[in-house]
Amino acid sequence: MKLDEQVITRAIIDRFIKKWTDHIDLDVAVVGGGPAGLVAAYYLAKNGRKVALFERKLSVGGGMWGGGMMFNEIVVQDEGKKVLDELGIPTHAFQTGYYTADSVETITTLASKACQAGVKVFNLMSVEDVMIRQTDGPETARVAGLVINWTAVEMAELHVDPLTVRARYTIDATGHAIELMHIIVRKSGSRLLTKTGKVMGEKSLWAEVAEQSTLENTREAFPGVYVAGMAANATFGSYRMGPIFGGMLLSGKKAAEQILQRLEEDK
Ligand code: 48F
Repeated sequence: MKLDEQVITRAIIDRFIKKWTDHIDLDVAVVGGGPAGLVAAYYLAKNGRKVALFERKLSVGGGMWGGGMMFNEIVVQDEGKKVLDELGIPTHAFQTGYYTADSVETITTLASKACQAGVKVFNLMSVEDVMIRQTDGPETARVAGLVINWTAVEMAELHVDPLTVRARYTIDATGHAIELMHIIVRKSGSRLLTKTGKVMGEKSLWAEVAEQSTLENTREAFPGVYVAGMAANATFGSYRMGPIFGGMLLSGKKAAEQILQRLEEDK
């Protein structure tokens, strides 16, 4: 067969534009493709919701690729293992209550399962702002969508205006940086749903407490926006946990469950 470069070019442009225009009005926008964002997106899409995940970098996976200090193995506990079992990701018992998984196998399988469930991943895109709408005074302020630009634009500091997507719910799964929460506080002056009304910040490493609190802190942190993964503890002022990933997986799942329920109630 003779190959025509024009067809190859048109195929890529046409298909990408279709994918993009089909995903500018979402049930859920997930910001950040680390373990928490990927798991949340997977469960939402598996339950029939229209989900797009925006990831700044070339690859999804966030802080999981490097395991602990570039030893590419992760550790999960019994509860976290159940999520990996559901996804068909092999784990290996180390000692009672501790399991390991290959970090590359975990990310690639998780990303594959998420895509097959219907999640559209837009990599190389950075969320640089949110759209806040209020129907009736400041207390009704709610995030209604995201403001997005190419990461390359951000890196080159080019003066190029962004585009937007609308989403009924958003998940801030941006990890330690909790980028959406900082943007909301800085730009809207509104209070977050934390004790102080502000980003409370992450504390030093304490795996046991951090793993438990990640789940407690996985909730709506500003109307329309849930925090998942490390962003949950960094928003609500709890500890980091290091390379134990059960909390990240369970947090993604919990964020998805809470949003699925809200979407049902909103009907
Ligand atoms: O950091 P990350 O892996 O977050 P996570 O899912 O997992 C945390 C663990 O990796 C580890 C830990 C567990 O023990 O503490 O750190 O909570 O993934 C966050 C992803 O979000 C992307 C970023 O590139 C990374 O892949 N990201 C951050 N800000 C933006 C973003 C943004 N503004 N727009 C798009 N992507």
